[in-house]
Amino acid sequence: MELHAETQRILRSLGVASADRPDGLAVRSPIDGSRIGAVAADDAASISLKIDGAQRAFLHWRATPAPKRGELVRLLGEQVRAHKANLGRLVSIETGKIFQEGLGEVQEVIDICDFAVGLSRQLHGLTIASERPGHRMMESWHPLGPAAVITAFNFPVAVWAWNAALALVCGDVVLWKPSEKTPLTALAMQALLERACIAHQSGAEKINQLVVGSAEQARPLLDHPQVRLVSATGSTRMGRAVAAQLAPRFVRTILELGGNNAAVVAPSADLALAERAIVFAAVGTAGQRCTTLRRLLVARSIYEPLLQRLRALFQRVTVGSPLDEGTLVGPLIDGAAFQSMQQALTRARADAAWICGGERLLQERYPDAYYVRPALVAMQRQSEIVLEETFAPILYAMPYDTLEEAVAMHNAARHGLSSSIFTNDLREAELFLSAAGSDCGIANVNIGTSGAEIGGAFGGEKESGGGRESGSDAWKSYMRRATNTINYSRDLPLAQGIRFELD
Ligand code: UN1
Repeated sequence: MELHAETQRILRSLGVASADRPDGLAVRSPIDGSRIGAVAADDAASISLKIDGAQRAFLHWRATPAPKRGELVRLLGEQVRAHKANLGRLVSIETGKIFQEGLGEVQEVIDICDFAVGLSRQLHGLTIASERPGHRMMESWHPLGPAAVITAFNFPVAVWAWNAALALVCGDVVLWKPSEKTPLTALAMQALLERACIAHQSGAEKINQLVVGSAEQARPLLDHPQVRLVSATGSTRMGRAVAAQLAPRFVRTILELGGNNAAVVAPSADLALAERAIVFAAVGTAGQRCTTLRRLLVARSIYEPLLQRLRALFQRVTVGSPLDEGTLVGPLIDGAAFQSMQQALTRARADAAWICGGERLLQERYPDAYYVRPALVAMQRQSEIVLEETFAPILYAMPYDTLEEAVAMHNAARHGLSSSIFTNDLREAELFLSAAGSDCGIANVNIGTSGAEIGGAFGGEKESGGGRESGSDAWKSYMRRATNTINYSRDLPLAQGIRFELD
């Protein structure tokens, strides 16, 4: 009841009129399993209407100068700044991540808005030397069309913002399908965006619309011919289904799927630094980031002492309500996440030297919520369960003898999202970052696998999906590229010197 009242109060303060419809989809907080609101789901008819609206909005929005589009994103960023604390709290209540991480996620929204505002004046193409006299070649970047953005429960606002802030300055319009586990933060962002649209005074309506419901209910979104880009974040299974559904229409995709991220700890590593980085990356967000550290490859000479230190830290880490100051690990999102964690640990037992943690905590206080002690598993080999992604705080540790062996074990995973090496040896660091090293989209030295800044392109290889979001030149995925050749001479020379005389 308490969480319900607080959620509804925050939502009202952010401008959400109704988030507790008796007939809607119930939303529960993983903090105690209680109902905190309910939202109306879309159906095929309402989705179709929304896409038609998006297409109409697109025709207007693509003709709006990009810096003027950036102005809207600037206004959105201002709204988010002004409401950072409330939004952070709402993220924490709806996802179960600790309040500090809720605030961090909202900061990520602010950061990408700032980035996108600058970008709105830098959507540049190249000019290219033509082989023909009196000709000029250039590249133009144009808005693509309505983009569907599918987001996961674990980053309910930041991942939308990486996509939407870029898509909007690029002149696309957005149809946002949030996770059905976290639609309330989506309603909140939508309300803030609507305020920004009013302040923008451009009639920019329907440039971002919500599509609420389960994956099945949102399916018509993927089938609609006017949707030109689908950016989906979630499991590899989800990504495979989405990619297969879109392939016949060659719809562009950005897929940000799972990860089975590893860190290598070399003999020269600064162990005090490595320990802190490892614990944050493995147990932060209760192991529910796509960038969470799941595999630890440790040089044999330091394996035992490092594992003993980590074991003590895993035992000590404070697990509890994410709203309590001092908590470092909140609850898992739901009972299904708890079950999959337990199944993984059961399977790991066969090849484990020992397992510490993994048990359910606080059951008496929170019978309808799933708090766990993060698990550290000393593995004798990198068995199949280690090569699978379990979206929970389990860190599998394995010793290695040579760096080449460590890199081979590292790259044996089917995913390729994030990776790091802890070393003070330049040769080892450079080898890990080289073409013969980590095969991931993100490769770090002396920091953990999670917690990327928005300035870099974010995404992975192999079963991690292959798309890139956020910074660097990820914006290019949200636009269509045209190569233009302009003849300003009075002749018509053909490329490749072809002669084609008509008389
Ligand atoms: C995700 O878990 O889907 O690098 C995204 C990180 C965050 C984003 C994670 N900036 O851990």
